[in-house]
Amino acid sequence: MAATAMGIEEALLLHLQSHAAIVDSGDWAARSSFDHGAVMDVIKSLQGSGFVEAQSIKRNSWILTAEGELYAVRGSPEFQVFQAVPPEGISRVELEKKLEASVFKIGTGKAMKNKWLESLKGGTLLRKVQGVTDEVKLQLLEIRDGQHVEVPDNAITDLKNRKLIESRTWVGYSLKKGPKYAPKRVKPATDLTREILQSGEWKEREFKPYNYKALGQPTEGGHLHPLLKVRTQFRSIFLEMGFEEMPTNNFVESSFWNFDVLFQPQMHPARDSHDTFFLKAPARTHKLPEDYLERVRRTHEEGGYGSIGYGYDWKRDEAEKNLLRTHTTAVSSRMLYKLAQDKFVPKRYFSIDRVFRNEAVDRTHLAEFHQIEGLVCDRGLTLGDLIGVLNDFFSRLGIKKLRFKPAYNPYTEPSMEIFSYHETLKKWVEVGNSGMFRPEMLQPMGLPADVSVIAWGLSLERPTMILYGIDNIRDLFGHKVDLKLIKSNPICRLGIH
Ligand code: FB9
Repeated sequence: MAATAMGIEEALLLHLQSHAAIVDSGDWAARSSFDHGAVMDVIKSLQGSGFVEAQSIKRNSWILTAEGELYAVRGSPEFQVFQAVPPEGISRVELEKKLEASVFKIGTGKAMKNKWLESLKGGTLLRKVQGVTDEVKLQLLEIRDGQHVEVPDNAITDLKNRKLIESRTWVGYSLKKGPKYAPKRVKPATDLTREILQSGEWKEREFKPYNYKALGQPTEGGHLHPLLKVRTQFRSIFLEMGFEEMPTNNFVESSFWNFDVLFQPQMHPARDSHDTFFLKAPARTHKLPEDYLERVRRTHEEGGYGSIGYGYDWKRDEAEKNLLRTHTTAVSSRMLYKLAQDKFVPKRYFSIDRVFRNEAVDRTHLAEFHQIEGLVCDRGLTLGDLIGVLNDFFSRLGIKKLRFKPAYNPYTEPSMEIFSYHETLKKWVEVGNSGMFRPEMLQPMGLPADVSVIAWGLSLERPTMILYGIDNIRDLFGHKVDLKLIKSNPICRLGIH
């Protein structure tokens, strides 16, 4: 408790020791030259702990307006005008030059009304009396010093109408000893300390009652990043649709699984360092399934399975280059190859994890983002099945109306970009990409010829940005994220529009 407050508390309790009551806290504060506001706070606190009983007392008082303050110092305008009129008189024009415009305007009118001045023909102003008393100034000073009781009511009304004073309700307390009164207040103990126990002080010491409603220290807990909250929702959609999650715990991949097995030619622009992060160390992968690799080489070079291939000289060392995976389709390729090694069973797989692309960073693109991928592997699947699954999947995101635009991916034919009409954005938004994996990808793996795989992909960041109304991806993900967003982001449900 600040020094002054302690000073006020002691003085107050001491005063009540010898006085039955303090009738008016305002007078007491003035007499004890304490700030009345500070005294009010101490009285409230003493009342709270029963040391005093206080009744609030109100009284209307007058305070000076800014203009009133001015005249209380410089004199009323009519007095200033009178002062400015020399005994031999003066023209209005001359007088106006000597005074402030508002003082001249108000003052002459008032001085005339007070019959202090007279206006001769030609506009000369002349004194009608020797001297005058500036009652107005005196009254303003009285009021300023709280002695408004001395000012007659008609003067108060006149000053009020001249907007030189305005009313103010003054609030104070009258107080007397309370049930818990003592000349000195010892703060109730808030803790049963070893000292209080050993000193036996606990016997007479007052203890602050436990406030069981107290909230206590906010417990800092972990907070899920919005991306992870939306990931969880996508996960449950996939699991509800009977999909299994693929293991994505390998950011580093070989060009073989990331590109070559997907029938993406080695001269494809995405395979150069402008788009892909290649590793310096370990720069290469030597452990690749030899027989499968030969089939991949042959497919790229001469095709097969109804394909003519690319007809270029496929290089093993290109395929051995390590990189940061550019899509989780690299995980799909590994899973489909594994599936092909055993007796074929239909499968539904999904993956949600980070992918890395050496792209220009802008409002919606960073060098890494989370790709969501789904695939269905079964006999005789058609484009219709893909459209069906996409409608089912996106409808669970609350996205009802989809449109499909033919697109191109090296590893799917046909391929389609997926668009949905976004009510709030009032436009068609691209919500993903999809296609049917090429036989040049599936057959070398050893999957039965009648097995086809429909697949689609989208990002986790875009839906999260739209759900959380985040305009710039850098505010959502990366070193510039403001932790407050993480700590205080609401649960935004997918599918609720
Ligand atoms: O996520 C994307 N858009 C999107 C998705 C959902 C969404 O939800 C709203 C709440 C309702 C809103 C928007 N896109 C894919 C579309 C665009 O944002 C696109 O500009 C950016 N794309 C990323 C790649 O950028 C280079 C998003 C990312 C993407 C693109 C394609 C795939 C995966 C991610 C794929 C694939 C694929 C295709 C065939 C077979 C297997 C995988």
